[in-house]
Amino acid sequence: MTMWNEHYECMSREEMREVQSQRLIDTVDRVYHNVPFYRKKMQELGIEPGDIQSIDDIVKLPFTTKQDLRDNYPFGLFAVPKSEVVRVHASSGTTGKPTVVGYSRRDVSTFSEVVARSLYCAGASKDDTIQIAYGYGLFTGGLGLHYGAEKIGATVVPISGGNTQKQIQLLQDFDSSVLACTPSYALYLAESLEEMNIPVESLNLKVGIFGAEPWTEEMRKQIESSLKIKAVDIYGLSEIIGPGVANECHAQTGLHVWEDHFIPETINPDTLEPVADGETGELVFTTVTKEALPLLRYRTRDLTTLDHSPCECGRTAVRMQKCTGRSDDMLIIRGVNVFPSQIESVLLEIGETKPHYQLIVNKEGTLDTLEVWVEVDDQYFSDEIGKLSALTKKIKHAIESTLGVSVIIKLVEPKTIARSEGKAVRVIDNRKL
Ligand code: DLL
Repeated sequence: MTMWNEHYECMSREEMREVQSQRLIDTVDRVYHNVPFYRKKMQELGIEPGDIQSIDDIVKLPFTTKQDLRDNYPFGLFAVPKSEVVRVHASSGTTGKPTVVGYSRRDVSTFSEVVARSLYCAGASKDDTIQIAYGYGLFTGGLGLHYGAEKIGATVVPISGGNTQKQIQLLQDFDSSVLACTPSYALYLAESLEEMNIPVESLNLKVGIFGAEPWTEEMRKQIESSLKIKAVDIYGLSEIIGPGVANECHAQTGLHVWEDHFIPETINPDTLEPVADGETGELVFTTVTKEALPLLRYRTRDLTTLDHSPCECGRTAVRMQKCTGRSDDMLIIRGVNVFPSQIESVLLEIGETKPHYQLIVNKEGTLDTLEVWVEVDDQYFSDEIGKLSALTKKIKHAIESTLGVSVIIKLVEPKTIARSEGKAVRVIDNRKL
């Protein structure tokens, strides 16, 4: 198996610690001097850059959360002047405002580097035609994969998300050998091929690079058998860089984290204490090469375990297990991050409904659907029907433009939604994970 960057991917643990320590020291020094937010946080903890002498000192550093990015919206945590920022991306925040991330020219190059490693790790090379069906735009998926795929010299088909007929046509006509999209969309494509009576054997697909949402081993089996490909997992998040923070190799026994750029830790989300290899914890990353938006101990909210043992592929880069859960209430609907609180704020802003609502997530065939049930006054049901449908439309439009994902609105009579004695049950997720 060829590797994109054998030097870093196969480094001894001691060498890696050296690289990480040096880069961590530099990063801490840089954020202390360039990001008032971090200087203040470090001062509150009574630490100075000089206190960080090796990777062992990482536990002394403050955590960063999505809320911190939100409080400093849009560019407050940037460590370089705006003139050095060559690109921004954004992802959903917990309420109306997105989380904004920025990249210097070198960050864009780092992003391509880690995606290049990920693509090689998945078995792709310059001989492949990579159909990128992640969304292009503010979402990091499309452009992130794109630059990495160009870097390895593959033929890139930048089709972006959706448009299933066209996806299938290009799979056929361009002989795409690698498909990059969310796992749920891959299943949807498989189903559409079957409906159209197109045998998968007539396609040239061999590998799928799937991520941006949780998926299980069962789903992997289903995708692999229906598309007759090898399906590998790609993980990432905008705050850290985008896709390509970690990727599975052919062994499919966990995702190699590109830890010379992003130092992972797993912590107990309640006590914030580190947990041992093999124990489930919340994944935390410190970026040690990012220029525009370096983050110290960013709490991803994703739950996983780490494994530092060597892998049969020869890489020494630490592996994280597939992420299947989160320590917060974020939902991923067709690849789009959705927080219940975003929907709540829209409803409160409109102000024509009762404060009782519930989100119901289902899988229809292979696609996620999101229903928003909201209670309204009895009077809506006795009045002419127009009023009810006008309010439905208004809410639908407002929620869809906030979330960027389609929703089904069900206005229901008072007391329809079960009351709870403790925490309100805001989400019923019927998808099996
Ligand atoms: O989803 C980046 C990405 C694009 C990853 C394309 C892979 C492929 P965000 O929109 O910021 O970035 O969402 C990040 O998505 O914290 C996880 O909860 C979830 N996530 C991403 N990849 C996986 C995966 C992109 N392979 C959030 N398995 C993360 C499980 C994933 N969850």
